[in-house]
Amino acid sequence: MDSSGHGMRNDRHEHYGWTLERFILERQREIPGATGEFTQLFQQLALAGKIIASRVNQAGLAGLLGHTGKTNIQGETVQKLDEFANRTLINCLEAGGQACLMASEEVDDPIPIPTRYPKGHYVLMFDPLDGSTNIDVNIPIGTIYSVHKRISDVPGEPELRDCLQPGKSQVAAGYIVYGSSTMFVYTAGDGVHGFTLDPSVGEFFLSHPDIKMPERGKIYSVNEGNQAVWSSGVQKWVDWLKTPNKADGKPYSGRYIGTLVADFHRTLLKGGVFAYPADSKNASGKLRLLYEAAPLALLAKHAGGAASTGTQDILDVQPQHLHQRVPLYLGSRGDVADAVARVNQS
Ligand code: FDP
Repeated sequence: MDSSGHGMRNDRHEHYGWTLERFILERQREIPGATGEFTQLFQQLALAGKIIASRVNQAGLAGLLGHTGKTNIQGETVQKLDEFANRTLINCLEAGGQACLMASEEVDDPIPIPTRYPKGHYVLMFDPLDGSTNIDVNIPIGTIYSVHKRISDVPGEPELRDCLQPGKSQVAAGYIVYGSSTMFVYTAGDGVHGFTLDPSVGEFFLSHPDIKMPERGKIYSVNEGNQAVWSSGVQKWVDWLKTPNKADGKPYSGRYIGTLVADFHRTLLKGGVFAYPADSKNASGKLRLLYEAAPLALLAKHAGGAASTGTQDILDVQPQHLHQRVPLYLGSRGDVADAVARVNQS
């Protein structure tokens, strides 16, 4: 029996037949008083992921490459697939009866559940298609999601404060990466688990149970094109990573895909550190707290890693705005500790 207590050994053949749905259902059965609402929420998320994966795979043929001509609240060009992914997530989740409020990178304000549908307890926030600038060049992109429970009183309409909760209050978080295969990765606080889509069956199957991030890695991931606008602390930290003075006499290797989900997925499996620091042009960096940094920070934490703004644990940051940005250092515990220590040196 493995540490999950589910009688599953770390052997791929032992997992065959364990769909995402079955895995979550079995775990929920162990929680006294669980209603099945959480399992249903994840069924809807997985369905949205399969629909988006199918479109991403056909994008070049289905006329889905390129932009819509619109700009989102972040001032970024909205790609056709951004819009498709956003609509798909809303359509799949609004009718399920598990969510009471949603928020998306692509939508200025919180997204209410239409009155014709029942409301559940969950607040869902997402970046429908992370890595938009990589869509047209066939580089992995992803969906990131964060799940909270509502804190406003029932009955009554959910409020903005239901979204503005710190990352440590998340009840679940995860991502779907549309790469050489499509993977669904999630945590609900009891480990981090990965599922790979078998497109011929149309199901996500358990492929990476109980993922643990190495305590340290050998890879750093940062957009070095921003070096001129970094603080001297950040510059010195990156110079140190590139200097062959480590225990094994080697420098860190650089890898930067430019899709947060894909860079994080590699960091989760292989260890190392991903960073999008603050700089002299963007005092809060680039990445969004609620639907990028906080969900990945929860995954990192439950895989044994860490996430920091450089001065504070990402999971402790109290959000002030829906689309708030935050500097991010994310990855192996030892590598994030090094980053925090070094970027704060003058
Ligand atoms: P993108 O602008 O392509 O959507 O969140 C946005 C994001 O990508 C992340 O996925 C990625 O890590 C980062 O921005 C890339 O930013 P830079 O191009 O500035 O490096």
